[in-house]
Amino acid sequence: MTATIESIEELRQEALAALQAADESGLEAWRAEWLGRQDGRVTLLLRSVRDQPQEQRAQFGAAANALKNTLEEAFQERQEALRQQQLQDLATSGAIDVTLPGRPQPHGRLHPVTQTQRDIIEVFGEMGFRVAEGPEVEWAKYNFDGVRIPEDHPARDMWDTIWVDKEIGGRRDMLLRTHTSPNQVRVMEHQAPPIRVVVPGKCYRQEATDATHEWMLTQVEGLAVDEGIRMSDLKGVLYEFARRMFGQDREITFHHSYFPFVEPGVEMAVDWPTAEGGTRWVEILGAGMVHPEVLENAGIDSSRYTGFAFGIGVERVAMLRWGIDDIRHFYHNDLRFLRQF
Ligand code: FA5
Repeated sequence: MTATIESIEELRQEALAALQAADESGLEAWRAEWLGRQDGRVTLLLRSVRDQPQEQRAQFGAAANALKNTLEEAFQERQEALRQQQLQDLATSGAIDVTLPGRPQPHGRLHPVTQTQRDIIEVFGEMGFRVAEGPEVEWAKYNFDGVRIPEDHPARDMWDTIWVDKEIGGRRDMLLRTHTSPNQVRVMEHQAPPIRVVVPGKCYRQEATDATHEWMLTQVEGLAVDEGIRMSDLKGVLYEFARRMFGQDREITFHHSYFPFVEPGVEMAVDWPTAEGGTRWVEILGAGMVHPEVLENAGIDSSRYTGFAFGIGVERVAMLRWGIDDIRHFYHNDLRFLRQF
């Protein structure tokens, strides 16, 4: 049978009527009959375009295509309508109680160390420090040399380094950064003073763990370089940080310390209540005035500019603010611990 233009309209009516009559189970059969890829009636119709007389071919083809589109759309609509109807029926028959409250979806939260890192950055952000980042796999050039710890310098032993097992030009040059201080150099290489920046990130040390030491730790490095920066600026900034982080009542102490890249160098500690009812000091950061050579290494004129730097241990800050007695809790991934924050 060869179809004619007129018969296409008849097909349309027949198909739509059958579709309206189809229920859920008849829907697939309808689609196969009309739109099936092999021998659906519309597919055959489209194939018969080439049998039409030359002068009618274009018009016939267009009409057949329009029919195909109409039927496809009608099918989608009918399918959706039946689905809605089914839901309605379930609801009215009582199989679904639409008034029941939904089941709560468990959702995650930020890790306490991440929360603390963000809070630290926010405090410094309010004091005008912007945020930068640096790589965790670092060159010895930045981790050590740039901050005045040349090869064979005993100070390298202060950091039990995890090296990347790869020699370049006969030297091992790549490591997991042991602190965030290489970013002092990275920032100064790209930015002229005035500089005020904090750089958060993970650091790694080959370290025996105990209640206050992990082999992976998070630091927030701080750096300020400008004309006329003094030690009192450093202390003022760190006092303000401690006050905002721990409140007014916490005791803070500074004592002298040695880091090759600062002069003078200090450590800051916060009081920690002991089980015996006393307190002890827990060290949370190292800091100091940036050594002139570190400024010069990074191309900054040390006769004109001075600066301070600090490196805060984020896990230690989190321990102090929440009274966590063992740093190893953070990375055991015990949900009973993590859900408390
Ligand atoms: C440093 O890493 C220096 N880069 C800090 C610094 C920066 C000094 C800028 C001067 C100027 P230190 O190794 O002390 O210093 O570590 C700094 C802080 O990181 C410590 O106060 C402590 O809070 C934390 N920290 C260090 N080692 C560990 C560890 N194994 N586990 C947990 N926290 C640690």
